Amino acid sequence: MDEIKVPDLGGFEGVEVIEISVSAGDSVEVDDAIIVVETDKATMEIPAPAAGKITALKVAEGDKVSEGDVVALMELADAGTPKVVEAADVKEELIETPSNVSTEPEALSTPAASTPAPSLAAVEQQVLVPDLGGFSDVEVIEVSAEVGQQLEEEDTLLVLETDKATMEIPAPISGELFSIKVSEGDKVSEGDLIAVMKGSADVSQVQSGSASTSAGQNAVERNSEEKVKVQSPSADSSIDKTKAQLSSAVSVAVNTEATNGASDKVYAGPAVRKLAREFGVSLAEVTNTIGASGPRNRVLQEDIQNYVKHRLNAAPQQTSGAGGGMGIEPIPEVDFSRFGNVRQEPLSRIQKISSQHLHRCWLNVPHVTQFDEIDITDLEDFRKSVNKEGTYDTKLTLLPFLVKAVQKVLAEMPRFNASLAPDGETLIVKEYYNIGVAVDTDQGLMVPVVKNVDTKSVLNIAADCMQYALQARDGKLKPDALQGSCFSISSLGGIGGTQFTPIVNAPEVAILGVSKASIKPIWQDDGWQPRLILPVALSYDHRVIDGVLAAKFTTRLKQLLEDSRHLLL
Ligand code: CAO
Repeated sequence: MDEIKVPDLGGFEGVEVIEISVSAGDSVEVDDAIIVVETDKATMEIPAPAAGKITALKVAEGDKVSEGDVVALMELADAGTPKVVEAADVKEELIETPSNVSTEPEALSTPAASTPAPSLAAVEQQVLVPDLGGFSDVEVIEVSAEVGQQLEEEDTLLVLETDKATMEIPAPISGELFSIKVSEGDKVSEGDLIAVMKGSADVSQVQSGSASTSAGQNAVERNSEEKVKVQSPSADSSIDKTKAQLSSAVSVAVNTEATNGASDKVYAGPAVRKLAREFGVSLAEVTNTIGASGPRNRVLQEDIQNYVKHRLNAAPQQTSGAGGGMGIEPIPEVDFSRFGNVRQEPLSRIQKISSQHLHRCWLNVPHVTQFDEIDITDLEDFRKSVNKEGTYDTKLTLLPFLVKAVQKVLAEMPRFNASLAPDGETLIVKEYYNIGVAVDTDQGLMVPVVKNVDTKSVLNIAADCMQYALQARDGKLKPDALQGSCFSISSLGGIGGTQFTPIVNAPEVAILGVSKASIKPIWQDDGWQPRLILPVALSYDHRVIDGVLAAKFTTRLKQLLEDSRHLLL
């Protein structure tokens, strides 16, 4: 068992734990954030020193920690991995983490030594990338101000991000942003010129004469006013410097999202910001829509997740409810209470999910439905006699025969056992036979999947169907039971109806709808015979399947079920 300790925090003591990023039992990779601590100027992730499993957490949000405090216990994944959990090891990483801005005026020169320096002088200041604690080629993830903008000292100019920290580079003086030399996505290293500002500085407070030239190669032209040029300090490699940098110039993870100004502050750590970028989510929008649930209004990972869920839920409501979609005019909202009493019944989670899915399928798949009628008189006689004999434990309904017959047809016509690739240019043909069976539950429609039907007997399939139907109705279906379907069957035969047009369960390309069998007079052997006729409807994706193939499918299905001995072959 190894301890993860707080590293050297650059001299800070009693730093607040603002986020616990893992739970006991979580597996972590090396460098995954364990906790996040925050001073008033910097937010730092304390990372896992090696891959392994967190066995216990020793701190809680709101706790104050100092160097050497134990944060968590972990079991290393590789027992042979050298221990890298000593504070010093982590420290190195941490000290690299919070980068710094060294744009504070350290030395000024005046062009005319004899001219008495005014207490306030026009200042043209180059803003250089500070010591990044050893990192180079760090990405500019935000340009937070615009050329011409009036900034206050400490307003954010840029945000840089390493994989461990997000660093805000603030304006070193108040004044106008004269030019900006980098764009989002650029990579910068220490000493790179990132911006030039024009403003005024109280020169009486700074030393003169010690450094008289600009460090930047892109020096801007001076105007005719008396100017003072400011240069970033040279690198200094002590922990004291880190401390000073932390406490003065750097605001790590004090992030602005807006590119048009520094007023709308959004607080989030690097991992959260990365997640937001991966989802293409605006942190400001997350804050406005969901709120920021972390301490000091920090956006947390779950805020992003909740925001994404919110958007996913909202989008289909727009199309399936009152809102339009795909350029279709929305259905106008009606105040039904004008016509009588109404009540609101919220949809269940399953109803919401399936309504969104069905709507997507309906809009994305060009549907055609092929109808047919199958004489199942003999099959029903056989089924009933088997059930009556009671030879087998499993009760046979019509459904497992249908599943088996469909699988046989899929094997013969693999185009039905396929999905269209997202680019619409390739057909992905499956060489396994998993068949989804629609089950009606109190919570809504569910489609458990009978797997590897080709390897199962009708009785095995019947047992699977029964088990899944019971589990679905008890809400006990495991996620795996709902995945991997190649083709679906929706049977309303136990209920009634003469036909219906099922919606293809995309990305599958066809679905069989089964209605209630009824006795019909059929002309047979020169006479009318009472036969049990099963109405079926095959809906298919017309991009993949043409009408001829669909008619062949139902014809072959009919053949197999009308003489069920074929199912044995
Ligand atoms: N014609 C006539 N009788 C039929 C029949 C059909 N097409 N299909 C089933 N039956 C009979 C069964 O054989 C059984 O009769 P017995 O008791 O005499 O043996 C009886 O109806 C009840 O069957 P069942 O519904 O319990 O079992 P099943 O295997 O046929 O179906 C299941 C199981 C889970 C598919 C079904 O219960 C169900 O939930 N159907 C609804 C599917 C659904 O919601 N589809 C969505 C449509 S789109 O929203």
